[in-house]
Amino acid sequence: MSDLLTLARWIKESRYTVALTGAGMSTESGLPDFRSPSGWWHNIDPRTVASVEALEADYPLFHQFYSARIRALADSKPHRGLLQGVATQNVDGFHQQANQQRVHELHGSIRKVRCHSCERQADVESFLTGQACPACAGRLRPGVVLFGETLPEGAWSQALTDLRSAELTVVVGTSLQVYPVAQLPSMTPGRVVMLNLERTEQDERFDLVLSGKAGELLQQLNS
Ligand code: BV8
Repeated sequence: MSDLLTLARWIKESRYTVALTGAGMSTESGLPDFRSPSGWWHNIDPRTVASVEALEADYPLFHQFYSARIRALADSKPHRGLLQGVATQNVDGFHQQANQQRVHELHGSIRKVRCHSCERQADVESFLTGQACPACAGRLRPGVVLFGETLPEGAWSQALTDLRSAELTVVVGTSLQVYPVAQLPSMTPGRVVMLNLERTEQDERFDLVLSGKAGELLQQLNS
C-alpha cells in the first residue's frame, strides 16, 4: 500500500487527529519559509533580526525585516487542509483564514502589533509607517515570539493537551529546528506522520514520512 493510502487509512481510524505545522505549510500560499534556499534567513543568523537583542540594538533593521514580512501577507492567501486541530509555529494566521478550528499559535501572530515597552496594542499600519507607541513613545513590534522570549502559556498548554490526547499527529512543513516546539512530536502517545519537502533530523522517529509539497499531498488526501 502506498504511504499516502496508509496515511488516509490512519486518518480515518483516528478519533483525534492533530497537526503540528511550520512555514512549509504556507510556501504554496506564496510566503517564503525560513531555512530553505529561498527562505527569509537562509544566509543570515535569525538572531540578528528576530530576537529581543535585535529589536533593542538595531531597531531600523528589525523594523525593515518585519515590515517586509507583513507586506508579503498581502500577496498571499491560504490553501485548505483537512485538519481538525492545529498547533502552529506560523505567525501568518492562514489556518484561521482557512476556517480551521482550534488553532494554537505557538509563535504568536504577525498580524497583531504592540508596544515593546508598555505592551499596549497598536494597529499594524502604525508599525508599518514607523510610528512610536502613542502612549509611551516606546518601540512598536509585531506580536511574534522572538528568540529569547517565552512561548504564550495558553497556546503551549492547549497544544500539549491536544497532542497528549491525539491518536494521530501530522507534522507538516517544518524543519523542527526551533525549541521548544521541536520537542512536541515526542510528547504525543499516538502515531506521528511527517509530511515535508526535505528530510529532517527527527525523521527516524516518525511512524511514516511522506516527502512532497504539503498543499498537494493534503489535496490528494481530501479527494
Ligand atoms: C524559548 C520569530 C524559553 C518569529 C522565530 C533547546 C536547545 C537549543 C536551543 C534552544 C533550546 N530551547 C530554547 C532554545 C533557544 C531558541 C532556539 O530554539 N534556538 C534554536 C534555533 C537552536 N528558542 C527560543 O528562543 C524560544 N524561546 O525557548 O523560551 C526561554 C527564554 C529565555 C531564556 C531561557 C528560556 C523562542 C523561539 C521563537 C522562535 N521565533 N522567529 C518570526 O519572525 O516569525 S523562529 C522561526 O522558526 C519562525 O517563527 C518559525 O515559525 C520557526 C520554525 O521554522 P519552520 O516553520 O520549521 O520553518 P523552516 O524554514 O525552518 O522549515 C520549513 C520546512 O518546510 C523545510 O524543511 C522545507 O523543506 C519545508 N517545506 C517548504 N515548503 C514546503 C515544505 N514542506 C512541505 N510542503 C511545502 N510546500
